[in-house]
Amino acid sequence: YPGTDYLIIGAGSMGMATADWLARHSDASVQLLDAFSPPHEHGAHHGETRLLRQAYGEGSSYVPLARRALKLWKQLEEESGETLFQPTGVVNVGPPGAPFIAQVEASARQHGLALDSLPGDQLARRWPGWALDDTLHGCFEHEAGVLFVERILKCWRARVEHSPRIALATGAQVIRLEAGEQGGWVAICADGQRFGAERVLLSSGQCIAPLMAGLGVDLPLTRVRKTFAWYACDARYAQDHFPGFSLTTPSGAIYYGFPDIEGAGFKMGRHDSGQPLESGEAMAAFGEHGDDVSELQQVVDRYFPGIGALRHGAVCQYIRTPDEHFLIDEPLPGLIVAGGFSGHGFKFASALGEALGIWIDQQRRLPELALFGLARFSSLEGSTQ
Ligand code: PYC
Repeated sequence: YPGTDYLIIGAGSMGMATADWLARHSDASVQLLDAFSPPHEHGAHHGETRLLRQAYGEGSSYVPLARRALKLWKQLEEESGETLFQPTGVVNVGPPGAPFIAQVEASARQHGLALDSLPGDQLARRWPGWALDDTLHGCFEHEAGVLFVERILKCWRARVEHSPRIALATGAQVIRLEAGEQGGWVAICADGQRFGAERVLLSSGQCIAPLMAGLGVDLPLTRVRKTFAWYACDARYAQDHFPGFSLTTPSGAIYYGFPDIEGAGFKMGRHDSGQPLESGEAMAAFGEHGDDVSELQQVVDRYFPGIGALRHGAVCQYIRTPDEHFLIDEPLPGLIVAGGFSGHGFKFASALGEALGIWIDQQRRLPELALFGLARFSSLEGSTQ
């Protein structure tokens, strides 16, 4: 079977970003495998847009990674000549003192990020697309915005396929991993193909946990179905007048959204909750679950006065860890896993591609990744080290 220096299983955002880094910074040969043909809708990189936030509600220790990511996104944009990032700014709205909002403010303070904190009524005067009073509070981050996901994936794919040392196999569904007879690892695909390499990056979303379970390593990853939708809207939501946002409601639900970019409409989704899915279980289409439409519509009606009819919705999956921080580690020698991005990973993909490239190629784990180790779950029943 074909052998390369490195094997990357899963050519979604993290796998592609890592392959792209390796194509530019290493002489190694790399085999990249994906069960579909990226960009596609089976992973975590569809739906047109993602937020890039640096003042980070999930924890200020993400800020250096977010800063590096933004720098690398801008570099990719310059090199490709494509618009990959729209600097709309991002406003985080929620009850004053809500943990997410407090953490956004703490991140900005600790890392010197420009952030305007303002009561809801002032916020609604600045952006009349919001209906808010002073029971909610907002923090507007200037150096934040919107990333174009499929465009980025296409751009990485073109660069990777241009490299003589990187081979991308699409339609390659890995069903099992085995230790190689002479060391390293072998991936066995559903069609019987086998791919071997000294070192492996496993970045295949929902397939990570079952593949690792096959090697006797239980990872604390769960899978949920999520929905998001696009709406007709008036000029208040145009990309030059309205920022991306997160919204923590008084009941603690968390929503996120995007201005109307290139006429696509106002886009919104819910970040918390979701319907649990078994590994491999098919997701019901948007609208098939009882409250798909209503859980978004009630927030549209309450907070966004210029939003019109639902245009269309979509589903996606989050692969969550118990604390919703990422899981990036080397649970077995030469086998690195990058998963459990818990619905907030894409913005970091440029920087994580670099960090994972360095780890696989130079066997050096950057300190920024220390947050994401498996050891933090060692007290959980069923996890192994
Ligand atoms: O991390 O900002 C985010 C995000 C937006 C949508 C889902 N996650």
